[in-house]
Amino acid sequence: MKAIKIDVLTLFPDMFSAVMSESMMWKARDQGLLDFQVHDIRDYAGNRQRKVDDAPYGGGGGMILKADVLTRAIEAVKAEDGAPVILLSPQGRLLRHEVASELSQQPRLILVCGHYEGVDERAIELAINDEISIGDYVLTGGELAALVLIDAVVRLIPGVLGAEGAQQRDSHADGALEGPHYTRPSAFRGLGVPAVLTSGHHAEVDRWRRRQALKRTWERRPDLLLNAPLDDDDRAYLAQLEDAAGD
Ligand code: 4GT
Repeated sequence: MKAIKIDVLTLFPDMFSAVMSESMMWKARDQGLLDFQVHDIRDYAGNRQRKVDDAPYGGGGGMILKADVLTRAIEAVKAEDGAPVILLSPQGRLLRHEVASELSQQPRLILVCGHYEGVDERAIELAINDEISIGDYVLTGGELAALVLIDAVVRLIPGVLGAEGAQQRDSHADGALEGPHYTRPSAFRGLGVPAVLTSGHHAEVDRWRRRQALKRTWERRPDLLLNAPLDDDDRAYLAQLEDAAGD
């Protein structure tokens, strides 16, 4: 069983306790698949006032996380194990399924959460080796981004989710969105369930699910189809959708 160690550096350690002690995260830790540790950057302030931020050179307001404090914190947590030190940042590369998958193969991740207006660039230059963004919007701190990354990564570790391989069918795992799902009752407020799902024909169910996934992706996220692995059946079905739309 392959486990992952995740260290988080933050000014708001309490933001992690609720999420990391609930449901999937708790199970992952209980099963020994996740070793999670949070570190308070303020413990590395190294001055009596515990000051961690200062005004930006050049003016403009807001406060900047000091380079010496953050570098000291990272160096204290880092071992010589070559673990990537990742800053959560709106300037980072976008977190997509492929990035989460790549990170889930690592034995250890060190996540750094910025706050205030940002982080002194010299700490990034000296102590950070990767920057990741969870989307094109700005948050008040990197903590929620770190939690999103942790959730996306940990659920890909074999054994964390109940059904082995259920992740393979997720939206994005195969480059397409997932189609619709149904469960009991078979009739609800006048709405039924597609007959193929109750037909017992597994091959037909698989084909229907694949087509629903392709249709939904084509309608909502056509950009994803440019990089999705498609077979001849997929291409023929998409061509059919294009033709029907062209009428
Ligand atoms: C957005 C993201 C992030 C922020 C993102 C430094 C000051 C960054 C506050 C922080 N905003 N962090 N990781 N899109 N804000 O991932």
